[in-house]
Amino acid sequence: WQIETALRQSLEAQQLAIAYQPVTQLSSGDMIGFEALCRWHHPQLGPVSPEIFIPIAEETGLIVALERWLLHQACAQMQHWQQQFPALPLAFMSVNISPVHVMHPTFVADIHQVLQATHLAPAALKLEVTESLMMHNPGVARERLQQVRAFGVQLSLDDFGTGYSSLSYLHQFPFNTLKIDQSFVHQLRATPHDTGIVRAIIAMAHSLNIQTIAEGIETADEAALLAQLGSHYGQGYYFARPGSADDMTRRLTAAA
Ligand code: G
Ligand code: G
Ligand code: MN
Ligand code: NA
Repeated sequence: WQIETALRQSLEAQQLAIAYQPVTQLSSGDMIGFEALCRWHHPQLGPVSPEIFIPIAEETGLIVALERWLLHQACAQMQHWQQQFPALPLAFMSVNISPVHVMHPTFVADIHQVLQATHLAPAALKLEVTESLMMHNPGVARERLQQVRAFGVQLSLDDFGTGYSSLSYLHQFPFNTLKIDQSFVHQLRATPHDTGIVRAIIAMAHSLNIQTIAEGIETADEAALLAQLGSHYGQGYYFARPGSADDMTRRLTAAA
């Protein structure tokens, strides 16, 4: 209860923050996009992990206001970066969206509203959802995802390979991107010759006209291997840790 109250107060006082992590095009090394990750540093509690506060936000319904706020900040920031760095190939801002929010009656309007308010090109917003969304209410999920796709927004299936990973989700829902879970990249680290599963995921995604982002890349060797296996994009500490908007502006300035 206390933590719920603290989260509500931090949200209202605009004391939440966003860390941005670059996504890299593996063929060129270009920074092509970002993932926006919510951060909470409470004055007394200290930093609280999203693994803790996101479930609390979901249970209490605060997640809708939290993600609305985060969407606005992240989309406005991306629009600003695209204006500031027109020569850079900045394609998308990814935002994680809870199944609770997708199922909420305002979801489609929330997405429409943030595009209107920030003037971000719809195709530059990528929404990351996990397969738990499709498991519980596939009918409503499909309808909602199709409605935001119709605005031109992109959709990404996050944490692919960690749950049931039904191929039918990729086939039946309008995803543009699949995020290969970190656990596969970690497994490649342990047994680099054993590339079968990752190779198969990438081949399957390509055959469905879906691009892949390999997550959790921590070394140059892993980046090279994922590029060789055909993943379009990569994300991980090797390229950059999540950082503040100012950190990213410095990176973009250096790349421009
Ligand atoms: O870097 P990291 O500790 O930020 O993220 C931990 C988890 O929290 C990840 O699964 C990430 O998707 C999730 N997460 C971070 N920010 C948000 C958010 O704004 N909404 C939702 N639903 N999940 C988030
Ligand atoms: O579930 P989702 O993919 O949204 O969560 C992303 C999480 O992965 C965040 O907690 C982020 O900080 C973390 N992360 C990003 N890059 C790396 C990496 O290279 N190694 C590890 N261990 N974690 C990473
Ligand atoms: Mn994610
Ligand atoms: Na993920």
